[in-house]
Amino acid sequence: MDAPLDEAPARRIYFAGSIRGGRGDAALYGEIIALLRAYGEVLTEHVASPGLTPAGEEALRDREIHDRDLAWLASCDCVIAEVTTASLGVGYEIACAWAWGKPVLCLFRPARGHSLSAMIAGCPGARVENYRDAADLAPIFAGYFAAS
Ligand code: 6K6
Repeated sequence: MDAPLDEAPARRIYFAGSIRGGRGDAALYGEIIALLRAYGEVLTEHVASPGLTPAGEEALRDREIHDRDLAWLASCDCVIAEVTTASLGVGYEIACAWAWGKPVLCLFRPARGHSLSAMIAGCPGARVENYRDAADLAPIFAGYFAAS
């Protein structure tokens, strides 16, 4: 049966988080994805998988990962990126998303001696929200998605 006409399709959310850049925040990525599910379909839930290690076995070749992830990115409505653990892949995804006109929300945990790259902090297409831990994120997401 067709969906009722007044039912909007679920928002497609691309979550970006470090993989080969380091997996120290993988558990936090899982908490973020759990919160994001209230706002739409998260296309990249695997980014939080504990089985996804920087050196781990991966069934797909790098080119296949790149092309699959960029296809998801091209199809998404918004990007939510956790940028505390520096990652070339996450930076690349943010740059592509901005070039394609996708809204980007970056989540960053400031720490002494650890500043966010100027290329992300200064990117006109990326909104950056500083936070301390997952408990801070519910109001950040509520405000962000209410305005989008
Ligand atoms: C797994 C084990 C070894 O290598 C892998 C790579 N597997 C990936 N699977 C899915 N997405 C990936 C993978 N590698 C990078 N990405 C994408 O880039 C994700 O969407 C992440 O947001 C981002 C992480 O980039 P790096 O540079 O930290 O790996």
